[in-house]
Parts: sequence; structure tokens; C-alpha cells
Amino acid sequence: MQDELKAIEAEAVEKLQAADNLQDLQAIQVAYLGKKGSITSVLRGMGKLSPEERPVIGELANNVRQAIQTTLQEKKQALELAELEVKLEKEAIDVTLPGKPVTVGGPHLLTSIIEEIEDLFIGLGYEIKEGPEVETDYYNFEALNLPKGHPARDMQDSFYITNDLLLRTHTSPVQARTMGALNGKEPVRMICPGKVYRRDSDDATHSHQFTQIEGLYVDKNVRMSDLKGTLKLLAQKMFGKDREIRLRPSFFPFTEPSVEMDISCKVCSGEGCSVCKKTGWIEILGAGMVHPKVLEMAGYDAKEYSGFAFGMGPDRIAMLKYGVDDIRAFYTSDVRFLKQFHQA
Ligand code: 2U9
Repeated sequence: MQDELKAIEAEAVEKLQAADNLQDLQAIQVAYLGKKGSITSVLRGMGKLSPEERPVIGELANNVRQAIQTTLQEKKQALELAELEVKLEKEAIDVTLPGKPVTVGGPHLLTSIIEEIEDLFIGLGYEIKEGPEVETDYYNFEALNLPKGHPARDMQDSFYITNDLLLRTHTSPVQARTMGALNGKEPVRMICPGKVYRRDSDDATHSHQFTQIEGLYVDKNVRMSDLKGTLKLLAQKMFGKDREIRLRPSFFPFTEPSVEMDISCKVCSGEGCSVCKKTGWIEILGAGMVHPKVLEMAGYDAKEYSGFAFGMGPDRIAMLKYGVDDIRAFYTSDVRFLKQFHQA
């Protein structure tokens, strides 16, 4: 029996040393140390031994088991280390290779312009309001003093969804809705940026879709001088502290009196150049005192309340500020164009 156990040890150690993977080690472990393994089957014959022999064989069996276990453990560690080394070799990263460029997006130029204007008006206590792009004839036209058949409707031909529903041609319905919800009692100080639509043939200066940002201030005792001060602040924030403004009489159905605002040309400082068409002035926006009829339709007493409103096109402002010569560039999503303005 002693010889048998020694032979088992020698055989197991030899096999363990020859094994070159963890699965083989596992199999050897089961074959020699397992419940049905070689050592166990030898020990089954212990019953036949004399009482003197039993402890000797028992001790030897334990030593053999121990020796196999130690060799197994050492071999297992060695194989695991070797496997890890192969893996590290295979998965090695060459940190000297050039990295893949990360493309970082940024806001659209029109979004940046709108946010710059929003910042100014938030600072003046205005709220930012948004409204539906699909509007009713009432809010898009009627409530703004453009009744059916009014000739000024021709200037704002729209895309109709039904006889009564259309894509809004300006953001003014948002103001009409906001005023209407206040029951003619509370002051309003709001700006509304957004997309608007007009049925137009697209070219370098016309787009069937463009952006607007309009403002409205209604309260008791709002005067034209308040409008002028506000617009001057806006012009200087957007185009520089050294800009002068001038107001020219104009016409809008929803304001009376109505004006258009020009800023002094930065390129020629008023001398006259191609940007300002030799006038020294560049038209930026339209504005005026809210028409009493518009106030009344929204539920305000026009004898008690007055207000000013203004409207501008971020597209036009962006074109002037950055020398963009084709409005369609804002809507055709060529990233080579758009990414030039990510720091704007
Ligand atoms: C209400 C009352 C009055 C909004 C106004 C303008 C003048 C204006 C255009 C300039 C260029 C829009 O982007 S553009 O095409 N807008 O000139 N808009 S006053 O007046 C309002 C609006 C709502 C209830």
C-alpha cells in the first residue's frame, strides 16, 4: 500500500508538472484527490490492515495528499500568471498612437443670437414666452388688427393647414395670447423668440422659414421714450457701445405710431459704404406703440394702459454681424458653415 501511495504521488506530480492549462489541472485534481480519486480508493483497503499499520498508512496518505495539493497550487499560480501575461501582451495599448478626434457640437448661430437677446431682456425684467407654430387665423391676424381682407395680409402669405389654421407668420400671436390670458388687469413684459413661416420663394435674402424675436411691454404710462431707451440698449448690446440709433416713421397694423430703427454703420462709421448702401445707416428692426385696438381686443382699457412692441429677425442680425450673405445657409445644415460660429 505504501508503494501504491508513493507511486500515486509520483504519477500525480509528474502529470501536474506536464499540465499546460487550468482545465487539465482541474481534471488531475479530481482524478487524484476527488471523492472517487486514486487516494480515496487506496484508503478503502485500509480495513484489511493491522492496527499498527493503519496510522502509518494514514499519515503517509495525508502526506501524499498534501504533496499533491502543494504541487497543484504552485502549478495553478504559475499557469494563471502565464495566462495573465499572454492577455496583457494581447491587449496592450500603444499609447503613442494618435487619438481619434472627438467632434464637439455647439449651438446654432441663430440660437446664440436669440440667447444673447434673451439675456439682455431677462436683465430688464422681461419673461420669455413661447407659443404654438400652428396658429389660428384669429391670433395670427385678427387679434393683431389684421381683419380678413386687410391689404397687409398680402405681405404675410402663409402655409394653410385648414381655412382657419396656418403656420404662424410672426411670433406676435404669442403676445396676443399672453395678454388675453391676463384679463386686461396686469402689466406685461415679455419677449417671444421662435420660428415663423411665410409663403415665399427662397433666395439669398428670403427663406420660407426664419426666426423672429418680438417684445412687448404693456403697463400704465408706457411711453415712446421708454421704447427708444430700450431699443438703444439692445442696439448697443448687439452691435457695440459706439453705435447710434435713429427711428424713422413706418407702418405696422398692430402699432401706432410705428417706427423702424437703424443703427449707424460700423464699417464706414457713417461715411457710406456697400454694407449700408451708402446711407451710413443699417435697418435693424421695427417697433411702435401698441395699437389701441390691439390692446382693447386683448381686454385692456386703452385709456388706462399703453404699451410698446418691437420685432426683429435674428437671421438678419446674424447676417449683418457675421457677414453671412445667404440666409439659406442657416437652414441647409452644412456643418462647415455652422461650426464656424460655435464660439460666437
Ligand atoms: C402685439 C402687439 C404688437 C410686434 C412688432 C414689428 C414691429 C416688426 C418685423 C421686423 C423684421 C418682424 O423679423 S421681422 O420680419 N417686426 O417690425 N413687430 S412691432 O408688435 C406687436 C406684436 C404683438 C400684441
